[in-house]
Amino acid sequence: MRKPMVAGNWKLHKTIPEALELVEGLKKDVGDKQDVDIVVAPVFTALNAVAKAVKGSNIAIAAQNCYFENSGAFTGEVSPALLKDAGCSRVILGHSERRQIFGENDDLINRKIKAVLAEGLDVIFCIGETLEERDSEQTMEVLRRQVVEGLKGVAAEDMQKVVIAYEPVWAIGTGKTASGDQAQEAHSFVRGMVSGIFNPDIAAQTRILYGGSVKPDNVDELMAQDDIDGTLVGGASLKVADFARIVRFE
Ligand code: G2H
Repeated sequence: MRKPMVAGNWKLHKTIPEALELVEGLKKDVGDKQDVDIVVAPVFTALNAVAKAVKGSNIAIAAQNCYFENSGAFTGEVSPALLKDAGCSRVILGHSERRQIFGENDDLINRKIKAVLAEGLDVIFCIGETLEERDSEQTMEVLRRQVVEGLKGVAAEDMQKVVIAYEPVWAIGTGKTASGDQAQEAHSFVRGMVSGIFNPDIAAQTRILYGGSVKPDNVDELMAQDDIDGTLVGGASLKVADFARIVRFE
């Protein structure tokens, strides 16, 4: 019922020629796969070149962040309108690296989500607890706060443009992955939250991705869980063979 999505978050990697080489490899390998939504998120400088390269394939382009204003005196920022202009159809927001390294809070992320939706773009909205929060049994409380605050004021009809990504911070880039059971527990909780905020139909339609050290050798266990609808992949999205295997999960 929910079409799986596999999104590659390239983070701060790849020059324009390197990005084009990677996406050309992906096009050859999985570019005509129709049963999974495939997304790649290059750095800003490579967005337009990669967007042109994927035209006619099933690969969509996401940005890794943006500001909530569309224009003005905001030195160094990029807006939803300009991302659309560059060929993006989605924006990743609330990634834990944005929250932790760049100090983004729930309110800022909420403004960005609403601005991106207002521009007609889709959102990949990231949430997740730190190791300290998990160890002190605050995981569900943190997820509750992030979901409630992040989606505040989002219209029910816009939820079809929102994909949630659960990324436990302790599993990001560390090689530690949440077990299938741990991830399922969090995903099921988040789906319940969406049901409570909106309604059960919207919760049943909302895709919830898992992210955090997803690799070819753990993707199948994760994708076997009822409430895991896809993956958000960092390190393993930088190699054609690894990302293609994750797209072809079993
Ligand atoms: C989590 C993930 C992609 P990685 O940040 O968003 O990265 O797969 O390297 O843990």
